[in-house]
Amino acid sequence: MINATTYTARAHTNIALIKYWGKKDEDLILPMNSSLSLTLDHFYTETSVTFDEKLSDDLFFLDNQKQDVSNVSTFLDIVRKKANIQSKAQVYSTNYVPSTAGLASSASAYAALALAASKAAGLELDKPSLSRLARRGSGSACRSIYGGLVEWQAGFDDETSFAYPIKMPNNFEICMIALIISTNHKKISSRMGMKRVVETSPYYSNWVESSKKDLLAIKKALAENDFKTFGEISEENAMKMHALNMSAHPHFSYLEPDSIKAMKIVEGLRLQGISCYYTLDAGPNVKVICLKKDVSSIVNIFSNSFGHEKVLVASSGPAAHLI
Ligand code: 2P0
Repeated sequence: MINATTYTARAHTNIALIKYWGKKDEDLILPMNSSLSLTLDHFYTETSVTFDEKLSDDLFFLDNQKQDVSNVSTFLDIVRKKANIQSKAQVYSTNYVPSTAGLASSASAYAALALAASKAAGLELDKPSLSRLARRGSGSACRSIYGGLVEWQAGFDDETSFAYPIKMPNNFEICMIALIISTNHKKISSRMGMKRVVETSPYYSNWVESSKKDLLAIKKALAENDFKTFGEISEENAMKMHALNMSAHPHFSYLEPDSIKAMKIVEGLRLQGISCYYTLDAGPNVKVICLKKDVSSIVNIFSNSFGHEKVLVASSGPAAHLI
């Protein structure tokens, strides 16, 4: 029996620069390829978990609204099994992402839940074990256990698939400018999209091979303090992911006309000598990787074209932690 102690954790979202796009094991959430991300400072989830013997069912509230508990319960079952407990839990989560941002992410959600639930269940997990646990909720969550630049090594089983931090070069004051194109609920979830490309894209094996090369190349660029190559590889890797979607059956795309417009603006800024690069995830919003010194020029141009309320600026954020 454990005391009904509440633990609260905060975990930040992350944006992948080398994307995770496809699973080799859907149950354990083992990815086909390794990935690399940047954890962001301004966007995070706070989650409190209490296991309580008096509860007859798990309860889950998000932003003060009672939610369907099934996915959370499935995750809590993994924690209960590890801790050898039976108690149900109450889970309260708050997303600190501007409501219009369209950046709400399962990554920060499951990283915060993994930390709070494991502590509340009496487990003392080291970081690799915590990363492996978060991965079981959502793949990208295993990277949000760490701050800064993070690599998720694909591995080949539950033990070997986890994330770890990568050293940030000293002169890299990386910022990420998010341009909010749309906050509509996406028709094809990440989970569905990546499953479809694995099953139907004739280029899928090329993606896996190419991502391996991109990961080696981006780590070389980091070791050499080479921001330009770092940005170019990030942008190309994102475009390969989106090309994969267009090659699936049935084909699909997350891009919208304004996504393309923003991408062209970034390409134009590069021609003017500003080192900035775009990446897009499973949605139309464009995230621009740049150095701190260039943030205000890029924000001004995006604000003029799309409205200042659509432009959010973040930089490197911290690891998941208890609060
Ligand atoms: C990534 N994305 O590396 C990629 C790039 C979106 C595009 O990880 O099925 O929510 O829960 O493991 O982690 C989003 O997918 O998917 C994602 P599941 P997840 O960030």
